[in-house]
Amino acid sequence: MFKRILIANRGEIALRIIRACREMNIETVVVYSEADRGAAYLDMADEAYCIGPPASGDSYLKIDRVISAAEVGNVQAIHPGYGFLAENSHFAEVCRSCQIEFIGPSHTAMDLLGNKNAARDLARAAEVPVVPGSGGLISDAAEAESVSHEIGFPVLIKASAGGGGRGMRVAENAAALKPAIEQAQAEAGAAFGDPSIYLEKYIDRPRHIEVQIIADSHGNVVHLWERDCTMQRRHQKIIEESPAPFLDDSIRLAICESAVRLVRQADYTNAGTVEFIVDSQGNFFFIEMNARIQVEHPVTEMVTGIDLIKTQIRVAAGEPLPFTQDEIHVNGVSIECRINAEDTRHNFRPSPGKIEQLIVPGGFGVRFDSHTYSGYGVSRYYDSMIGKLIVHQPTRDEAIACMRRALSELRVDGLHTTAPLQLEILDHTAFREGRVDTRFIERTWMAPSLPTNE
Ligand code: MV4
Repeated sequence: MFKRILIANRGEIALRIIRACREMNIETVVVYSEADRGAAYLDMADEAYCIGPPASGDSYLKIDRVISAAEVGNVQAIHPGYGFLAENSHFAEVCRSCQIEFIGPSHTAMDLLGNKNAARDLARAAEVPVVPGSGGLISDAAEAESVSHEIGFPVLIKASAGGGGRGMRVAENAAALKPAIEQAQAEAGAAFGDPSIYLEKYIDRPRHIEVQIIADSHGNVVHLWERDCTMQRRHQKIIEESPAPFLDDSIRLAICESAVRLVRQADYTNAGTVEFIVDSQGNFFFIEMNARIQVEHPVTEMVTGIDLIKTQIRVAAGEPLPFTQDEIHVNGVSIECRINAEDTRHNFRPSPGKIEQLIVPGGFGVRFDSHTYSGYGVSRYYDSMIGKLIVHQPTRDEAIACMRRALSELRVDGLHTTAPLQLEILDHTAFREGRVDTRFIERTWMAPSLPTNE
């Protein structure tokens, strides 16, 4: 096992990794920017090195500075957390060429999955359903038109180098196709340095189901069942839960087994998430795979009883998975609310500033993963998430009741948070009855002047 790990991240996930390491008797080295100097979680690591100014591009994203800290700190491995360098294949390659283990997949598996068109090919090879669409990349409007007429409008143009909702454009009809393609190519070229695009049928009102997997370096791959992340706004998840409510058990199993086939096909190791969309008839389609630990991993931890961060570290150190597929059971229901410092009444604008007083909920089945405290200053330089409130209860009704109670105990004085909106969502009949899709929040709260079907 590693003796010493560097954490190339900040905030709640840095603290989450420090905690796992401490319990495993692994020393930690953490890097921080000038904006994070003085944060209490830095004291919980064994060593901390400042790697630059507040802007992420000058600190958390600077590979040379992170590697320097790793060399000075004499670590054997780097945990990238999520965001920042977590899915940067060049970084993974640099780590390993410096004889530092990157706690994540190989850089080749990462490159393959980072290319969304190649990932679609991989899914087809693994007999995993993909959304009907182009067989590969689209080179011109004529080709897009013939594919669109085959599958029917509306269609979605996606950037191969995109993902997470970046670089997508809907075309409602043939006339809209050519400008949509040109815009998508121009945007993808500018944003990712790769203008490649492909085309899919646009699935209206889908649910977003994702499967947690973990694979070791001995050929063992398991899934840890699914999470429902339908409750999003502009591709930012707001509430996540496991298991997915109102999902047929036969579909659930088919989705999870598809995810495992894809992971095997990609020769993938470490923790990852396979994303699917599920249409109103229960058809499911692979959309992309995330080659990292995700923000919402705790809901899977709560229902399976498996510590995903510790398991990631163990498999990165070459240990075999300590469990088999038939030992992974889902117990009860877990729900997570991401607590963001945002003003939901003003288009979710960031609400940075000093937390004058933080009162943390607790009690049976309540977990709060956060690096913040009374007096902590929320910086405008980073993501607005200040913590994750997670509950675990025997049933979904009890989990919702517990989350309502916990959200109402939570006090974050001095700034706006998403908690009041999350309370409203939990109280909404459509949420309780599972009559939701990925546009539910926008439809219900953002544009009250538009007619809705709720
Ligand atoms: C789609 C789709 C509908 N049809 N693909 C958005 C994130 C990226 N992972 C893929 N996404 C979507 N792909 C087809 N063919 C709708 C979305 C989508 C979405 C998916 C999951 C969760 C939230 C979403 C919000 C808007 C659109």
